[in-house]
Formats: sequence, C-alpha cells, structure tokens
Amino acid sequence: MRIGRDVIAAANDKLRGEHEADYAALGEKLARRGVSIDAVTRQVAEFSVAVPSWGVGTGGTRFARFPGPGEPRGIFEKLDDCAVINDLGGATPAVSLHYPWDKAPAADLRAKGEELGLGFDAMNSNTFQDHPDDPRQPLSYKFGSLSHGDPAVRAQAVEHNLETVELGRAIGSKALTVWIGDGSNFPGQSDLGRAFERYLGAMKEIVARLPADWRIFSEHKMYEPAFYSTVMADWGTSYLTAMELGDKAFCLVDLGHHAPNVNIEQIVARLIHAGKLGGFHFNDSKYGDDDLDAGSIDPFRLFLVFNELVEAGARLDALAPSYMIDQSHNVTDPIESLIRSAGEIRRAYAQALLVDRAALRGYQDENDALMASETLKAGFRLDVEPILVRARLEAGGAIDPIAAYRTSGYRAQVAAERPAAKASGGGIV
Ligand SMILES: [Mn+2]
Repeated sequence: MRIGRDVIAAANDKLRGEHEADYAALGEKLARRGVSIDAVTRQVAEFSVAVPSWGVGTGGTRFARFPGPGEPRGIFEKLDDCAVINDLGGATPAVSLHYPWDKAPAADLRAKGEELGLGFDAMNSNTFQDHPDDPRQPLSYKFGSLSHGDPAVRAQAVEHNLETVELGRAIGSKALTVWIGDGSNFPGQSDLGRAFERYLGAMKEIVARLPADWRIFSEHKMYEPAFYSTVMADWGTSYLTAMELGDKAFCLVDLGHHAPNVNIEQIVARLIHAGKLGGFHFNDSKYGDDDLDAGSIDPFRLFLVFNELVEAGARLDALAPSYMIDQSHNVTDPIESLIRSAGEIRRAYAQALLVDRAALRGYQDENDALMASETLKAGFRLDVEPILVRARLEAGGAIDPIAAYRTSGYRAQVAAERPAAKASGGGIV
C-alpha cells in the first residue's frame, strides 16, 4: 500500500499559502545578497540520499529490542516503507540493500523497485554474523571473516561478498560496501599486522572479480563488536586499503564510527584530496556508534561536513560519492526518523550552499579568524526550511511530511496487515 496523492495534496492545501509567503520572504533576503533562491532550490532538489533497507525495522541495543507495530517482515515490505519515505519526503529515491537479510529473486526486486519508483544504491555484505541456514556458509565468523586465520573462512567470506555483488548487479547497483566485525577483545589475541594482511589479501580477491563498472567501499569502525582492536579501525586504515586495492576502491565514512571529538569534516577533506571518498553513512551520535537520526545531536557537524563537500566543487563531482543513511531506530517510528534525517541532510547541504565562499576565502587569506568563522556560521544560521519544502513539493512530496504521514494512518494500516513482526537483522552496522 502507498499513501495516496490525494492525501498528500489535501495536507499540502492547508499549508501552501504559508509556504508561499515564507519562500518569497527568504527569496527576497537571498536576492539582496545576489543569490537566486530558485537556483539553490534546484541544487537541493537534485541532491538525494539513499535509505537503508534495514533502517525501516526497529533496531535494538546490545540489551534488547522493542519491536514496533507493523514492522516489515521481508524485503518487499521494507521497500513499501521506503517508498512512503520517498513519496512524502521526495529526497530518497534509492535503497541500500543488506545481503542476505534482503535475499530475494533479482527480477522480483527490480519489478518492485520499478513499481515504487525506487532504485538501488550500494549493496552491503554481511560477514559479521553466521548464516546457519545457508549451505554455502557453513563456517563461523565468530573469530573473524575476511581477516580470519583459517583460509577456508576467508574464502567463504570472499564468495559471500561476490554473491552480494551478483545480486546487486542484477538490480542495477554499482557498488559494494564492506564492513567487517573482525577484531580482537584482548591484547595478544590477534596479531595486528597479520590480520590486516589477511584482510587485504581477501579484499584483493573480491576486487579482482568485481564487475568493470563497480566500486568497492571499505567502511571503517573504531570498535564494536570487537573492543580492543578492529581490523578496519579508522580512516587511515581505510585509506591504506583503498590505495592498496587500486582504482575501484574507495573509503566510506560512517559519521558514528570515529572516536569522540574527531574532526570528521577534516577526514572528508583529506579523502577528497586523495580522490578516495566513496560514500557516507549519515547518522548522529553523542558518545559512540549511537546511530541516531542525522542532525539530531550535532547539526553543526553535519553542516561542516557539507561545507567541505560544497567547497570541493568539481573534485567532488568527479568522485560522485554514494550518500546513504545508516541509522538504528529504537524509540521512534523508523519511517518518521528516515524522513526527518533525509530532510536534515538536505538542510545541511542547503546551508553549505549559502555560505559566501568568496568572502570566506578572503577572510581566510587575511587571517581574519573572527570574520572567517562568522561568514561560515552565517550559512548555518539561515533558516532554509522554505527551500527544503519547495524541493519536496516539486517532487510531489508533502510540505510537512511527518504530519501528512501521521494523518494518512499508514502505520495503523500496516500494523493490521503485518502481524507478529519477526526480526530481520539488527541495525547497528
Ligand atoms: Mn555504517
């Protein structure tokens, strides 16, 4: 089921007058600075972010999971929920799948995507848990996967990644994201050097068999599930990996996978400089890999990341990173969280577009620290909501997507149709 165009139109009718006034007011304000609001709206409308298939189910913590009503029971219902997010928010026309959680015949996935107006972004493999029902994966990943000491386990993990690529290729994806849980809990448990070398060897086998037009993203994460060392621990290791693996290999930056207070925007700038920025997993965090809604804790940091992206200009266009959300929703309706997050990501982009870059460069060159800082913050302080609304409206979405979603009664309807949700994957990756 989908939310009818008439429901969205009726909700919009009530708010349209106010929106027009807000858009005109912001347009006037920007015009005084020589900026065309319509041009900025067009850029924002062209920016989209993929939603994670695993994000539409309720996530969990290390301690428990509290399922919500009407959780999708499989990939096709997940895609239904993803379509609602895109229909209302107009910013998320692609879905990132997780394999084998989302295992299904490729033709059916393609048909469902076409029916819902959804495409498929990067594929995610899964060697951080065992798959006892899969005859092709009889060996355990308890002590690692691509870096495991046993070559048979590594070979199994390589084959699993290639199987993930095979499905991705059949549904129009062009990239594989590899995140492994490999690591150790105790000093001495694992040889740090040899584990990394084994990982590189296994990744080289995957890269050698990757389709010509595919990219591979290595996603680093400082800790968890391993608590002493992680094989792919930081952006330095990820960069080393991408360099070693060659032209098809890039780094993926998950905003929650860094030590507290790390300057993520600087990492982004470095990876752009190196031509190795492959993509993002957007989310927000206060303490660790919290997987909270993008922009909900530190919207300024999100803005600073987008400031680097906008600053990079043509160099970024050449890299064409994959923009994806990776969140775990434990206490909210996942559809609402994902609509909100996509909006916040676009907000950060719009604010970054509105930074006066010529003035900023001038102050930087003059070492006027205060005015450089003020010029940057002037973009962040702008209320760009009318631009976000206009971009949504032009895509057929809702002026207030969360209000329209609540009015639609979608959650109650799917709760009636989808009894006894069973967990299909966690959400903290
Ligand atoms: Mn991630």
